[in-house]
Amino acid sequence: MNTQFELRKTRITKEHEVLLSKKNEELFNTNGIYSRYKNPILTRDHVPLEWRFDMNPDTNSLFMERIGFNAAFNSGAIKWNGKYVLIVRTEGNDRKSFFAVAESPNGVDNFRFWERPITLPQGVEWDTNIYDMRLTVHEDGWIYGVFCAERKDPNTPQGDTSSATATAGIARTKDLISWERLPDLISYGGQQRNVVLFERFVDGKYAFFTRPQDSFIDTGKGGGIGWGLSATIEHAEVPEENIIDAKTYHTVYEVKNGLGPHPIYTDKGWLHLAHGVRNTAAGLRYVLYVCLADKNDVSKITHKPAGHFIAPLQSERVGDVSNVVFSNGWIADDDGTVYIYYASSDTRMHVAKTSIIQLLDYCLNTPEDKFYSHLSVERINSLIDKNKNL
Ligand code: M1P
Repeated sequence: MNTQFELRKTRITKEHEVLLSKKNEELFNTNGIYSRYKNPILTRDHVPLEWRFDMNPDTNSLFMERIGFNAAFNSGAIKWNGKYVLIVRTEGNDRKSFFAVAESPNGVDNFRFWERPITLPQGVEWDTNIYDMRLTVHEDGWIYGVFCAERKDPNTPQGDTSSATATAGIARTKDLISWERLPDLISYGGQQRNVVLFERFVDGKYAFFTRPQDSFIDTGKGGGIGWGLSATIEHAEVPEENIIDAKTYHTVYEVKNGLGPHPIYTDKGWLHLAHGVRNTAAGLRYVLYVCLADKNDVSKITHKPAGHFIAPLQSERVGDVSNVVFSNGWIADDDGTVYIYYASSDTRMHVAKTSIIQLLDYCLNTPEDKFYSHLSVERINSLIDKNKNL
């Protein structure tokens, strides 16, 4: 019986499987620092059909989509039971995002969502929207997810239907399925996004990288990477925040500067991946940068290559919020391979492959920003001279 229901269901199911099982391809990169992959690893089209369609022909004879999805992006990452696992910011057509787990056997393709999205318990004050989870395997034995919890700002004039507040939500789990919700982080530097919990105790306390800013959109005095300690995690509070990496005039992190995923430990120090934002006539431009912190003090940056590490390229430049790359997840394998999971333009997920060796070489040997054009020229000339003397 070739009903509309059956024809459409068969075709959509087949096309979905073709998409999910599509092999990815590593692309050559002249810079030698990392390689991109040809295909995005997750898009809204990867969302399971059971989340989108009523599969009953009696109640959906035309096999129409009942719940639409808009994007799959900004994902936390963890190696879990031998699989490459992402906690994906999944966004519905209703604009609400939530977290859903997707896993791949090899880190570069065949990502498939688990059966259900994460049911995150609500605190006293419900979240309107949640996004950008950073995962931390803490030495206290829990896996923490720290994310942005967004709510309508109660202190806005009548008629202002957009102003919001952003705070750092905290949840913990042992299996990535059931999550315990803890109270949001209390801090005193304004609003918070891009907060990351450090995996170790520091002076017996929980340590957070923060990104304070004056309001939801405007960074004001804030907008740099901060660092603060909390006596407990059950009622996390950082009485003091010190900016360890400030936003800086005429750099790629001029307007905003926020940490990406949890740093990676190496024998030369802690590798940080962060995003910097600058303003342009075409709007904000988000890029990723990498730097190295002291082996014994993750909050002390010792090497900071000038400029961006990954910037939006070609089709990555276009999406719901164009000209953005953003990362809150990377995975370092035992063999030293590093998979960087990044989203483009708040729309889809990609992977780039590099290694600890490449990242350290990059951090230790790439010149730092000297903040003036003529000093950039000086730097180029010294490389030319070095090459001349070979
Ligand atoms: O739209 C770009 C990004 O904007 C915010 O990041 P930040 O707080 O650094 O400006 C977040 O909403 C992020 O999810 C988004 O990708």
